[in-house]
Amino acid sequence: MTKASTTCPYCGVGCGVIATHDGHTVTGVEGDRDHPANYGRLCVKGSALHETLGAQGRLTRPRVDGVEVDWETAISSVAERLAATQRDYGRQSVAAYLSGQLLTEDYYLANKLFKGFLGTPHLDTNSRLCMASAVAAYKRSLGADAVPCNYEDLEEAELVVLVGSNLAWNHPVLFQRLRTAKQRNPLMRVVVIDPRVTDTCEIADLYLGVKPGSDARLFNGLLAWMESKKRLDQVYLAQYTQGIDDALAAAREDDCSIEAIATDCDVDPERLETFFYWFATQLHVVTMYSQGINQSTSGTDKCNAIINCHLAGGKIGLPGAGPFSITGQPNAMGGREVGGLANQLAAHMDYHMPGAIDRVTRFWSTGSLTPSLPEGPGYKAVDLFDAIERGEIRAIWIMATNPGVSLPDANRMRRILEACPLVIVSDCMANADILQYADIVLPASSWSEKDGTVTNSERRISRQRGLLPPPGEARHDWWIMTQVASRMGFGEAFAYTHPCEIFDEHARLSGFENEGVAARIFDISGLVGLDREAYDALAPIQWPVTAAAPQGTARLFTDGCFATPDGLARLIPVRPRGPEQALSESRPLRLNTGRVRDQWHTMTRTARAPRLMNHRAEPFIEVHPEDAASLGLSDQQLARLDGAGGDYIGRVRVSNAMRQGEVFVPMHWNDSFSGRARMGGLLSAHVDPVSGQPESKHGAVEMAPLNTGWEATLIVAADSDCEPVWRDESTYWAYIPLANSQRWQLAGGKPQEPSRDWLSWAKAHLPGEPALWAEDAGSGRLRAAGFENGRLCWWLMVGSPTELPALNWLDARFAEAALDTPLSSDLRRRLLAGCDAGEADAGPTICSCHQVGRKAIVEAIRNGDANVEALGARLACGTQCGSCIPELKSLIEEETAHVLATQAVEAETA
Ligand SMILES: Nc1nc2c(c(=O)[nH]1)N[C@H]1C(S)=C(S)[C@@H](COP(=O)(O)OP(=O)(O)OC[C@H]3O[C@@H](n4cnc5c(=O)[nH]c(N)nc54)[C@H](O)[C@@H]3O)O[C@H]1N2
Ligand SMILES: Nc1nc2c(c(=O)[nH]1)N[C@H]1C(S)=C(S)[C@@H](COP(=O)(O)OP(=O)(O)OC[C@H]3O[C@@H](n4cnc5c(=O)[nH]c(N)nc54)[C@H](O)[C@@H]3O)O[C@H]1N2
Ligand code: SF4
Ligand SMILES: [Mo]
Repeated sequence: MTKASTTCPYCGVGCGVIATHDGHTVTGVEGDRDHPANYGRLCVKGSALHETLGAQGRLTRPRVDGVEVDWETAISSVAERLAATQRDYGRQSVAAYLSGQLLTEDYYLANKLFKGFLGTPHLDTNSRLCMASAVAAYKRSLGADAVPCNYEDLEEAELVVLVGSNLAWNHPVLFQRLRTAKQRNPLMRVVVIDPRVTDTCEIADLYLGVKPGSDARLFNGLLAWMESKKRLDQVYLAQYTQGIDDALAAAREDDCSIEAIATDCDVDPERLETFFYWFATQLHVVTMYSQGINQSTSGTDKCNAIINCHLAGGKIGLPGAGPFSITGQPNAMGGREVGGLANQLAAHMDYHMPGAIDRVTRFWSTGSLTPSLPEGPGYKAVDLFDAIERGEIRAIWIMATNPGVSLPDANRMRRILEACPLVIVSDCMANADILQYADIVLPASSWSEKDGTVTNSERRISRQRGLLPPPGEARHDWWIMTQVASRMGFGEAFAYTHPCEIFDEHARLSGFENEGVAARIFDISGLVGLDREAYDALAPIQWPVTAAAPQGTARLFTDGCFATPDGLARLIPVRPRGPEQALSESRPLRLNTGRVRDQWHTMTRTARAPRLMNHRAEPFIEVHPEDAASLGLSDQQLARLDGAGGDYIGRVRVSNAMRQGEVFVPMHWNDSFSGRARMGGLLSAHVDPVSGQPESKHGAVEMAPLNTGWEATLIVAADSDCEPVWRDESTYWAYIPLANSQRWQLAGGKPQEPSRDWLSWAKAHLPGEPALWAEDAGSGRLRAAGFENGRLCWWLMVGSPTELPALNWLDARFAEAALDTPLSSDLRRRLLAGCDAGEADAGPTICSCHQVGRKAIVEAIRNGDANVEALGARLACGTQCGSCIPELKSLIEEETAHVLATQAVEAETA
């Protein structure tokens, strides 16, 4: 066994991971104590990394037109078809759509190949759906896409404002760092601004449950309030900025009284003023913002409204201060560095910057080859797909992203891909939705196999290290691109043999003619010349890394000199606008979409770890109790949402965390895990005019109960090869992989229809013999199990899944080669019950690390474990990665109220 250090491939925190492996398998992971992002911590997704690996379910062979081929054929097909498209329809008829999950080296090569040598500007990335507004706002105000702060600033701040960020679930290790810092410094305050009460509120001193989309009004109001209370930093404004008067004038176009702002944002005026007072009176303020701000048709303005307040108070460039856009993907930042957005050229140079095209052309020229760069920006993601629809773009290479799930108006995007003459897809997973649309499928290597660098939210470059060989014929993304480039005649410019050579070139470009008035902040010339060994040993380091700052740079703009031509930061006048997707009588509910704690995006990887499936096993719809009541919906019932371009079916979670009139759905479910739970279809594709980022948080939907005749839970052995006909037969289905079996949650039929004849159905569609059968004709409830040669091969329960027991015991029975036959009456009873005698239903998993369910925790609280430590001592929950601590705390709160209420009732009746 060997231990190797690498970096987590999930969120933008960029935690260091120590992986234990034997060259074939990663057997365990732990947090790297020396990595400055996490100092040894990992969240639940990170600590389950090794459970998501393995060759099963991986793409292992290239495919062309549905036929498995060798690499030679695949590469020449890509090269020939791209060349033919360009020959017939022009250079700009081909495009690439990339992802913040590529390594910097992959990203750099794709950018060089498409913009430099294929000469098309149409190369965009899923970061368009994620960071584009934050990037545009930093550029408008600071002059460069440069995050000024770092993680220590979060810990050193007096006030941390979390806006549109569910840090507890989506950047859990940072959340833990913040919580610890707050424990150490009782004077530190945390404010959470989010329409939903999220787990992040666990550490909040103040919560503002704003009306969706009202953040610009809020921060404009703050700016005006600061002025009226003489809390602007006039010295800072005069010396280091310009534009305060226009920004204030724009803010003052609206009524800036506390009451008016509170009304527009739909928050309590006193709380609002408290927030304003805290922000205005503290110098060391970090405002951390994420998708609740970025994913909006006025996302850039919202980011700028926040940055304005920081500039106006001089709260930037200091320890513990600054506007901090947190990145989502592990290498969202790396993509920005190489210029992987359609409006960028390369290495923090844009097309319009004087001399940029010429400079990059000269840099990329090698021997006899001169690249021919496009003259201006290409299409941003949504426009790119529109251009495919118009037939203007006829070939697209998609790498490491699932646009048929993650783009808005996703059903239309799917039709567009279907009609596109050439779709090339590089992915690792056989179940990625996007493969349905691919003419050419290229199997890529994945985390633990690939070598390269990623940059996290605080500009820290870390190494991901290749530990295992890729399965089958999967190959590294960079290698695939070098082969295609070579086949197209650009071999000389793509003659790399290892990612360290690509990194070296990237580092050189960052420093190339990087001086004078047009100097770029992104400069890692201090990392030029690393040989293979030095590259392999590269320790995490924050850019810029230059001769002047060989150890990297923790914080930017400390001298008040910004990256604008005159060095002054700009305050931007912001005029608040509401969401574009209008509510109407037929679509009266505001749709919010986002993430859950244990899943990553479209689930291709995290759903492979059964313990990560248990936290939220099915697609769901969170709704306020009053809305549920008025729609006749109860908790755990199935419901349907109807939106602009499609529908969505999920299980209702009635929740006080929601505002009235709003619903929340997870972004994760795709066609492999549920039939109609892709939320992308609910949204229209409206984008921010500056950044091109889609409005993914503010849809408009209608909601109604899903009325079916029956609901059923079917569990079949994991290795069962029977055709899942139930998918097509059901109105609703959700697939939930367990350790030894596959759980299917099903609903179908019409209300009042005579019940299906389940016995004949089971005989027709399930393997083995239905050996156990218990049916209650009156209620339609049924429990049954099927066997083949003494082995349990399926289990069926017809009735509401609220009656399901914990499934661990049952799942373990599927692993047994044969059960003792004939079945004892005791075993028969237990099998029908689906659980061991006396085993209580554990309820949904709260602690994924130790697999502790809600019910055990509730019982422990009712028995007097009234704090997290006591629960941990009794059940071990919350003692490993800590991701569930917010949920434990809210259960304690809920249950303590319950216990007190019960005691009161008992006292009364006594
Ligand atoms: N577990 C997990 N973690 C992840 C990911 C994942 O898939 N799973 N993905 C990673 C990626 S790529 C990203 S980009 C990040 C995203 O991280 P976050 O931005 O934290 O994630 P979201 O859940 O999309 O949205 C954040 C919050 O914005 C709120 N919101 C919605 N509308 C508004 C509004 O108008 N105003 C305000 N103030 N808030 C609003 C939502 O209620 C939600 O709680 O997470 C990263 N981390
Ligand atoms: N409504 C709504 N829509 C959203 C969002 C939202 O909050 N609401 N969030 C948006 C945001 S912030 C993001 S970042 C996107 C994310 O959305 P996507 O990028 O579409 O989601 P992923 O599931 O991460 O897709 C990554 C794919 O790349 C594959 N992959 C992983 N590693 C590699 C690799 O090394 N090489 C290759 N070739 N393939 C690899 C995975 O198997 C997977 O299929 O969704 C966006 N869409
Ligand atoms: S917080 Fe979790 S998902 Fe994010 S990088 Fe760290 S371990 Fe990975
Ligand atoms: Mo993202």
